Amino acid sequence: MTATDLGLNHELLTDLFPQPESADQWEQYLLSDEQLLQYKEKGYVHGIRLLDDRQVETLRHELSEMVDPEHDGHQFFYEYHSNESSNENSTLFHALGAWRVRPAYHDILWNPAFQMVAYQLLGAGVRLFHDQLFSKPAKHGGVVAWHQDYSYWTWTTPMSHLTCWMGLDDADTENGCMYYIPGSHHWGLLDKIDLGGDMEGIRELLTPEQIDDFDQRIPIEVKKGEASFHHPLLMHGSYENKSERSRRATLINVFADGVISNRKDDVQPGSDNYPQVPSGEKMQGDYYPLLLDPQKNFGSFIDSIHTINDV
Ligand SMILES: O=C(O)CCC(=O)C(=O)O
Repeated sequence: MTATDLGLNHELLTDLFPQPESADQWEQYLLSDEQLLQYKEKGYVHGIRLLDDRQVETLRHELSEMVDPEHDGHQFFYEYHSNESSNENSTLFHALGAWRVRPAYHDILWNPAFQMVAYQLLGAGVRLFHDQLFSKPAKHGGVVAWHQDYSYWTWTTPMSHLTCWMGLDDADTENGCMYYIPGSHHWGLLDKIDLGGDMEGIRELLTPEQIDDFDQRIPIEVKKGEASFHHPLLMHGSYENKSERSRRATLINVFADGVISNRKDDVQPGSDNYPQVPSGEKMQGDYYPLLLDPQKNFGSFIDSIHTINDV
């Protein structure tokens, strides 16, 4: 079968994510001012329902096809690691670019429940950076070492980015849920580390006070279909999955419309497969689509939507 690059199509391909037709239909997805304030102060919100059971089932099915490296469309991934764990007894599947490969991963970018929250937390038009898959199998799922997302993204600037993490399984402390360190988005930018390597590798870059803050880390337990959103400097990571249950997740990474490319020899992305934008030019084009244009999508309803700039 000749695979099609779904990234060239910005229309919906399935009926999985019906689009709002009125202000009322957008309203149900709004974060409260308390949630916006929490994001500002602590660097995250979680427990946000974004997917129903049918959407989760479809995403699980398409994921099961994509974990086989022989699947059609494999060439469209920006990065693809069947196992990114550096521990030979563990497995961490990690891939970026599924939206170009399977229809549900394409259409999820236009999920209005996701788009509303992304708009409120960015306070600007929402443009796609890329998506990510992180899967930990039962019994031998590997860690994702403590890190800050923006340390991998300095090839885009300014830092106006956002991560949305969605559970495709219930995720808890038994099967390797994420942990956050509340308030760590105020620490400033640290160097990047090996994601599938030593869980605690980041510690050698930290001050004694920051190391003490690890005692405050909190598990981000979510039900399947629920999401967390975090700031690009928030320190986060996840431990092994030794349970009998898998822990699958899909992520969307976006930035505020207007972010530019900062590709230079010392700040290249992790592979050559990322769609290229020359240094100094706006990140846009087929592979960096504007997912939500506030004026166009919300019309006059926009005046009643509180964003991070209003709290
Ligand atoms: O899924 C995980 O455990 C890690 C996810 C992650 O690093 C992220 O959300 O940026």
